[in-house]
Amino acid sequence: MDYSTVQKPELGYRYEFDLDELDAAQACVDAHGFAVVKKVLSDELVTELQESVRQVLDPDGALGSGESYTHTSFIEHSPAMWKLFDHEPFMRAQRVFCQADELTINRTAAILRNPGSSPLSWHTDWHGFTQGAPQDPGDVLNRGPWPSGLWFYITGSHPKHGGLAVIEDSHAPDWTGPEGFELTPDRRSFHPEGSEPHSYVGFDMPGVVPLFTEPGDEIIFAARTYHSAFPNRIDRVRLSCGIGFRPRGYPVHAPWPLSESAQAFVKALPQHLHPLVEDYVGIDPQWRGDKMMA
Ligand SMILES: O=C(O)CCC(=O)C(=O)O
Ligand SMILES: [Fe+2]
Repeated sequence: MDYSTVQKPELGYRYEFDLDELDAAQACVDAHGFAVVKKVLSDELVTELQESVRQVLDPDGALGSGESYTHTSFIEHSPAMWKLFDHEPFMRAQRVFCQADELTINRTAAILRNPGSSPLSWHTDWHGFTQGAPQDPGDVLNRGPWPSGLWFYITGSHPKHGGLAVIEDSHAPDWTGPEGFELTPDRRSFHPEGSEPHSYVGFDMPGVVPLFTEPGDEIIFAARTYHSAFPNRIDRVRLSCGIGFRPRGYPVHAPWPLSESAQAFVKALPQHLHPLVEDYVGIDPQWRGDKMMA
């Protein structure tokens, strides 16, 4: 399929907002599971973040054509990203989206997708369909009600450029998949009715909203919202990064020790920002639980 011809959809509601319309943006996340806030980052910060993502994820340009890389503790390595914590319009917006006056950093990421990289399969980041003892880091960090997506697509989100797509209204607890599809047994994805239960790859179902954003825009999606990314079909690397917050004090008990990198980050972060790392647990992406305890 030629993704360069995908059009921006005309929905029957607004989902793009300015920084002075945060309550309306949050109302859209509540109603439809996603929103975009325009111009959250300055051009200067966009350039710095682009440089930082490249530097941390692929400093020598060793990643091949068609390859992608996801960094799961980006904040620990990117002082450029720390600037956001002192950017009050950004922080105010995150407090609205997390519905809390006081925030803790929950998890962070940056992704680099080279030209030729593949589409992502549809999924929800939410791990709340399972309960009981955690089996992987997502079970520890992604079972709460806070937004799963607080992303910057800092080279822009476009269908031809590995941009993000969401399914409107898929954040609702009673959502059962797009028309003609059924949820996979773990409910983390969906597949055409009657087919093998493999996570679906494709953009041809009802409710798909391809997002078109500028590099300084923030994309917000709710805890459960199902999403995917288009393949990167243009000759420019796709870069994205995000900081996920959770309400401070929400009980999250990590079974892994705070890594050296997380400890160094906390130590290096200026003192006035330390409330944001109260209860920060970092991540051990390799950690797995004991199945017998589930
Ligand atoms: O690469 C993207 O655009 C989306 C990534 C994503 O959904 C994820 O890492 O869970
Ligand atoms: Fe995701």
